[in-house]
Amino acid sequence: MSSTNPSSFIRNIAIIAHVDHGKTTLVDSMFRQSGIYRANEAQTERVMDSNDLERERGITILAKTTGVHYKDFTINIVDTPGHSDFGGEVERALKLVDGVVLLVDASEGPLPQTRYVLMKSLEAKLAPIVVINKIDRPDARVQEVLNEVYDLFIDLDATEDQLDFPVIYTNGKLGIAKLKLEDESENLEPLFESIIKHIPEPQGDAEAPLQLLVANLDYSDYLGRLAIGRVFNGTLKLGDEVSVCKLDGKIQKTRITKMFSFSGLKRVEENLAVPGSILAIAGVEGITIGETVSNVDTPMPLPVIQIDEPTIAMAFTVNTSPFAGREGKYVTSRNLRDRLDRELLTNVSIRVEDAGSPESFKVMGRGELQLAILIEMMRREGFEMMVGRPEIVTRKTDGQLQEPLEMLTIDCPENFVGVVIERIGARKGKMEKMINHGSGRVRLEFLVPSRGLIGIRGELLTETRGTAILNSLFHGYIEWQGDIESRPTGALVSDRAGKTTPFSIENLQERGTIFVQPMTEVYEGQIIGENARNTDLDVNIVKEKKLTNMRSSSADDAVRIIPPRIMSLEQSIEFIKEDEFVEVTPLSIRLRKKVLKANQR
Ligand SMILES: Nc1nc2c(ncn2[C@@H]2O[C@H](COP(=O)(O)OP(=O)(O)OP(=O)(O)O)[C@@H](O)[C@H]2O)c(=O)[nH]1
Ligand SMILES: [Mg+2]
Repeated sequence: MSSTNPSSFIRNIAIIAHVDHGKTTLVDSMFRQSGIYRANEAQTERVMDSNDLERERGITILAKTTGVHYKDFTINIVDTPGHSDFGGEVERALKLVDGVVLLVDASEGPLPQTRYVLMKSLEAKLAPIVVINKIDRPDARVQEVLNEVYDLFIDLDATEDQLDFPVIYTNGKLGIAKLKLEDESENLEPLFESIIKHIPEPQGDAEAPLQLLVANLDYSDYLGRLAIGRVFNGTLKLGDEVSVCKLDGKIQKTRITKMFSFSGLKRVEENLAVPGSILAIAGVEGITIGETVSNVDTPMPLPVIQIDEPTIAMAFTVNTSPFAGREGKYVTSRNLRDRLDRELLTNVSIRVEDAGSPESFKVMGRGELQLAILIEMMRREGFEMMVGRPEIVTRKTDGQLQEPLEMLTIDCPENFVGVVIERIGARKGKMEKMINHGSGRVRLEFLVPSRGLIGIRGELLTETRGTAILNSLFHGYIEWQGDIESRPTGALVSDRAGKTTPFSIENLQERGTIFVQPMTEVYEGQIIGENARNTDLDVNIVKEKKLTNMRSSSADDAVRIIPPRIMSLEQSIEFIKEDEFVEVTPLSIRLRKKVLKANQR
């Protein structure tokens, strides 16, 4: 293409990596060095992690599009999440770009999600640039990690061409990139230059009929729904009449009322888009992800975005607890259904089915974290609901029942290897590999049915005193593996409604771990603790102390109460058994038996 072709000044990349390897931080530095900020503008860390949950948890959840300018070029960047539960976001992001920046932590090396995102981008034939990041870490082992990256490419059957990737060494935090480790450098120029040089310019025919693939949705109070996508062929002008090729094959005509490109965190109004442009468009009410915006007269849809199937399911049910409706605004099945339908519009990797009753929905996703994030968002919006124990999505192939299998990588100190192998073995995991880095830590690789992973994180963290690092990745399907042990303990269940008393908590804490504070309102059937034995125990936690000795002061009572174990949403989800629910409201997370009345269980 000639240099007067506007597409030749566009580069579209996705930044991909395992969780926490530094993608979003690198984008910060790219912003800083491309004049996105004015001198006096305050800069927060990881600005692209813009939603509340992302900031609180320090992880990226949604893939987001941005752009920076370097010399005459526009570099559109999709920052992707690294946690495996959000792999669907990565798959979608890869549809927009011509190349990837694969980031690898200079100490941790390639981890399961590195493999997954690289596999997806090799399949999509995207040009890779490998960035070894965090070279400032005292435990960096740059050369070794680079060798591991080559091994990974070979293992994934990369072609000669793909193996010929450029390598950049970075300190993403300081915004420094080098072509050779020993080079002097003060900025990211070597990275920007490699992107310009090695990532192919967008192909596509500017004269052909328009084809713009919608990969994301956004919303503006003034403009309504915005579709974010990439032009593959043709040109789009502001005010053009277009056809939207709907997923169901229908054609819907509309007019583009606004167009924006991305520059840092801002949207910039545009009049013209060419092949390779990534932009947000307005005037497209009702459009959804995967649809194509095309010529008004000769509409031609692009292939629909295909992504991996969900592996885990949870029932979301209307809250039927005695406290239902006290704390939330949205409590009906209608509310739940509408909210889930809305989620389906933008969240490509979940599915929703009816779960046998009008009160209950089966929500399927890639993992517990993904579903927990959805639940957390909903409770913050004012929803109440109950969720059941996560189940695995099985399938039948040639009459054989199969279940999903994951590759589980565990990093732990040497002295815990025995207990880790034992715990994973109990969950039908098979060890595939053991690598001793000689640093006192060992990396173990297992193949484990996804079912066996539910609740494993909490258990292993306890067994290894918080030192184990777990990563898992969907590996394929395996024949149904039979029963797998779940929580070995029973529940302490309140046998009546009332307010918990310090007196009864003090008595009950000998039997197990208590989950509630004194003076908390509870109901019959609510789980107020974990029984040390493996059966459920109905208990009275609201009993008042008989005041026989007036000199015993209440301060004495308080001292003997062990602080309760307050579980997070994810911990609660991992904790419950099949006959139990987590009740979620904007203010509370309670555990309960599905059947509340003690005499009916
Ligand atoms: N020492 C060092 N730390 C870094 C560097 N780059 C990023 N970090 C730190 O690594 C952590 C993770 O950074 P993020 O940018 O959130 O990583 P991410 O890849 O976007 O994470 P996810 O989006 O959740 O997958 C943060 O604490 C960063 O400050 C680096 O070059 N050196
Ligand atoms: Mg991130």
